[in-house]
Amino acid sequence: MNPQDFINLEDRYGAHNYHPLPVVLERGEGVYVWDVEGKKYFDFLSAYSAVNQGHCHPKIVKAMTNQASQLTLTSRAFYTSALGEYEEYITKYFGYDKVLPMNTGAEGDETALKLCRKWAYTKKGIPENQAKIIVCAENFHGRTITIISMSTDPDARNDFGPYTPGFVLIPYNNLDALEKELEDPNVAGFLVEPIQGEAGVHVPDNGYLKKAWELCKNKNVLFIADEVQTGIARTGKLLACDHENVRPDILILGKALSGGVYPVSAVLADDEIMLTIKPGEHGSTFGGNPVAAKVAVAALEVIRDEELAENAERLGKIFRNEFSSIKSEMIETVRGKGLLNAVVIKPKNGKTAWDVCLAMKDNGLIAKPTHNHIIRFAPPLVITEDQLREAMNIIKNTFKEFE
Ligand code: IF1
Repeated sequence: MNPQDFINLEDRYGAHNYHPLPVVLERGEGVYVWDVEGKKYFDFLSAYSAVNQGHCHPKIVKAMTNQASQLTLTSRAFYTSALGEYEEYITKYFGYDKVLPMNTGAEGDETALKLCRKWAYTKKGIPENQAKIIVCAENFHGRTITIISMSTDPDARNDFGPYTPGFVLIPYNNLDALEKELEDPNVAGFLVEPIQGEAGVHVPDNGYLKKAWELCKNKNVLFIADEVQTGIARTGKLLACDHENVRPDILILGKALSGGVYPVSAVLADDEIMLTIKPGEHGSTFGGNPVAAKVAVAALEVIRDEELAENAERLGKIFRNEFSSIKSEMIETVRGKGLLNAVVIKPKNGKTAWDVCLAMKDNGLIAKPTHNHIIRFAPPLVITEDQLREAMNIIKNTFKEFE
């Protein structure tokens, strides 16, 4: 079969809920992926920061295959030998009393929202069904109906109503707006991405997270950090919150928590919050399964052993520096932290970010636009300086084609 045959199969038999770049991938290793014709590409999307450790990292794959041939799933109706060890490992790794294991990022966000509300009624004393959670415009926290009820993106929310109530929207990176909404005694939590990924890698002002955390603390409101995309070393620190020494009351992790080999997410909090949910009040068939447990431990070990946060910090600076030296009328600005970066594209002669991505693909590097005119560049954090410079040459040469 040729690439178009594979594309036709997806078109004929799959839902049309995506518009993928026209490339058909079948193998991945480290920073590289190969298509069905054997062509090699730099992967500069990393499955939206899920393969921070590189594609098919041998240590993580081994952890998965070993466990998969021993015991894959029991449900939480029973204890397993893998879960407690994982829970101890991850809670000590991030410095929290407890973890609630789930599978996808959206489930992690939903779990955090439920914990926040449960804490609001049973601990803070907010009247029943009156709890409010402050969220930011242009947020992205997943695709469930409650989560899109918080969204300001018409594509994410139109025609999916009626919407879940209880959310208050404020502009991102705006402390005055947050301070004003925190005057409401029924506010239970503030859910925020330390950097807004989907919105186009919006990095807030220095000090925003710290000040927001302080404002919440003063009003006994939970600071909830969605680090599904920014966490696990992506921005040059273990967590994006670490850049400002902010410790979220509830921390949401996903994606690279498994190195991209298995759906694993996690919500971490201390006992006062976590123990508000009692047996039978929340759960998931696959949450905390033995394979996920072993995979997550291996994935976190790789982050630490291979010093991937430090690598992301160092190479991210080189990336932004090199990018700002590219002379192209199509490049409006480059922004980001660590190896989570984005370039804002100015259309030229009718050519857009999509055309740039198609041309980069032809030149051996895959990335994808978000919101039409922004290209996110997020390679696996295992990338070496030589590989980064080789990828930069592909990007530079591609922009030359549009001059
Ligand atoms: C898709 C976007 C990124 C996330 C944050 C929770 C979730 C995500 C900060 C939910 C997921 C993914 C979803 C994926 C593409 C990707 C994405 F473009 F959709 F918005 F990264 F920016 N919090 N983001 O970024 O995690 O349930 O997906 O495991 O929908 O195609 P999930």
